[in-house]
Amino acid sequence: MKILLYNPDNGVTRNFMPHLWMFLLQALTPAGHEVLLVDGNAQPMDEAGIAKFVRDNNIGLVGIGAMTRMIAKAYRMADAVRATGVPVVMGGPHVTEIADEALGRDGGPRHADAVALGEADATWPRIVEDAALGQLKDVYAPVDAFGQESKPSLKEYPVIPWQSIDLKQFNLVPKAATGLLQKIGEGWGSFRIIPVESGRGCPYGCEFCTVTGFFGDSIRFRTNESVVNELLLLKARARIEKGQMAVFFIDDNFAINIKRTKSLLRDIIAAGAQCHWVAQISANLLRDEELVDLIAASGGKWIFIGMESIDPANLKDVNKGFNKPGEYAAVLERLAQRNVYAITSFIFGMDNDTVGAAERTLEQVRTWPPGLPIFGLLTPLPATPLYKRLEKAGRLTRPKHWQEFIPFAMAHTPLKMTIDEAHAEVNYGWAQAYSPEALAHAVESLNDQPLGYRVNIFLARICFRGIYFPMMGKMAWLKVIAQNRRTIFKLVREGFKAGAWRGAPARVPAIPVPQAEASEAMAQGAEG
Ligand code: B12
Ligand code: SF4
Repeated sequence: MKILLYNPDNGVTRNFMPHLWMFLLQALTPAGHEVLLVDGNAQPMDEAGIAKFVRDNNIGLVGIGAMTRMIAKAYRMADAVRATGVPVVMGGPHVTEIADEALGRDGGPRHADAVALGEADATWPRIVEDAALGQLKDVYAPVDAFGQESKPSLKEYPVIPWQSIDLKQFNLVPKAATGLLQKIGEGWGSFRIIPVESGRGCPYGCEFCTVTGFFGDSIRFRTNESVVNELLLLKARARIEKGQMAVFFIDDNFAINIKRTKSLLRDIIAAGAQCHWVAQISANLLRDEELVDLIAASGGKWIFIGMESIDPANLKDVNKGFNKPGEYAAVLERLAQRNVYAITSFIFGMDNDTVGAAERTLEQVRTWPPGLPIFGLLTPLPATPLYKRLEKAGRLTRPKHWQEFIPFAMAHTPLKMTIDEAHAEVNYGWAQAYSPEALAHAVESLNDQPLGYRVNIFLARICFRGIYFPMMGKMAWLKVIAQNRRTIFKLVREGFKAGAWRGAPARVPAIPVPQAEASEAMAQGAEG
């Protein structure tokens, strides 16, 4: 049987990184079946397009995965596939939380023939075999022999065959430039950001986050050996292709067990598996100097930190009181001393926020080492404690906000400001933090560093700007370049000076994220 695994785009920004679940399920598919992958971010497709693809390729089963944000598109695509007579199985966090919606048991239309609840590592092979026999069940839940919910241990993690997977659609280097760029240095013919997980789960239970409920509060890790081997495989592929790659450790909280993270990073260094990487780590775990040394030595370049708010009352409200705003500056300094920078994520629209929250936040951000601040709105995702609290209090203004998804729009009323005021705060945050003046300031603050660092921070800021101000066409890019021409000229002029690049850090720009949506994940705050 031929199987299509499809991940929808979010209709606003483009994703910079493929989704791990597709490669994982592909690797877990029983022998005798062929799996094709289509990521809507890399290969945009509409309903007619997916129906044609399914017919042309004689697909027998379509698997669709989606977060809440993309679920409306996922349902439309599922409907189009089902109209061709091919069954659809859906998985991922949204349908896990509201399976009845996908199955049409809530009074709405049915979109999926089957739903895979939770982590599908163990259920996927069963789903495939049932589909091949034409015997798909409605719901597949990961349970043990006694009917109890079970989570995969990750000790027996499948080998994802990165050396042979067709990754053409995920190359961030434009096709036209590939030939030329292959010849530069060790080669730039391809550049990909690859998702790798070293563990699952986070016990912290922040109120707005899906992770603790979905993955459980028991944390599970892969063996160091299996992670190291995966990095070596990825590095080998990049070398053969005369290209580059960076890794996004998608663990919800990469240093949740500091001892284990240190041992993994030491093993990465010992095996020569260092590569440029980014990971999500909560601020409280970055107090450890030795951990930060190892992060830098193993190739860590950017750390995503869900700071959420500079107001301890807000943090307490959302069960994230372990974040201590008083130590944010020290944490960022500790990273910056090792030339590791932070993606700092803030949420507005929290219950103690008042008008001016964005400027108060930025006043602090401006005193920190340069990084990539991102701003989002508190969003009640289904089945989170936040959703339940707001629902109980009758505060949800759009209880099914995912069915008419609007980017950067609240679905409930905050206590001390209006919805419009909260939207204005987010707008202010992005406009100020990514203005040409702010970009110039970020670059200047690294004047004592080699040019490479300044170029990196500039490029990363330009790309992150695209999360809020999409730069999807040539004109939009030209406009941004024109607005920032002074900083660009300055960097170019310096580039021609002898020795300017000495000590330059990176063959790979720190974390180059074209049209990043990076932190909407981030904009929601959560490390995960
Ligand atoms: C990496 C990541 C991203 C990446 C993008 C995804 C990518 N390219 O990998 C970035 C950084 C861009 C991102 C962005 C966002 N993210 Co995000 N992200 C993650 C993160 C940290 C890891 C995802 C992952 O690979 N997990 C590991 C894999 C193995 O797990 P999985 O994807 O769940 O897949 C398993 C099962 O779900 C199931 N499964 C999944 N799909 C399918 C499909 C089929 C057919 C089947 C059978 C099974 C199945 O099987 C898999 C194996 O067990 C998760 C948290 C987490 N730990 O999952 C958040 C998470 C998925 N993100 C989340 C959110 C909210 C966002 C944003 C909407 C944030 C925002 N506020 O704007 C944005 C929007 C993205 C967009 N495209 O519009 C939430 C989603 C909650 C929800 N109810 O939807 C999560 C759970 C984090 C959280 N704090 O709650 N994110
Ligand atoms: S927001 Fe981050 S720290 Fe909090 S539960 Fe989610 S993953 Fe864990």
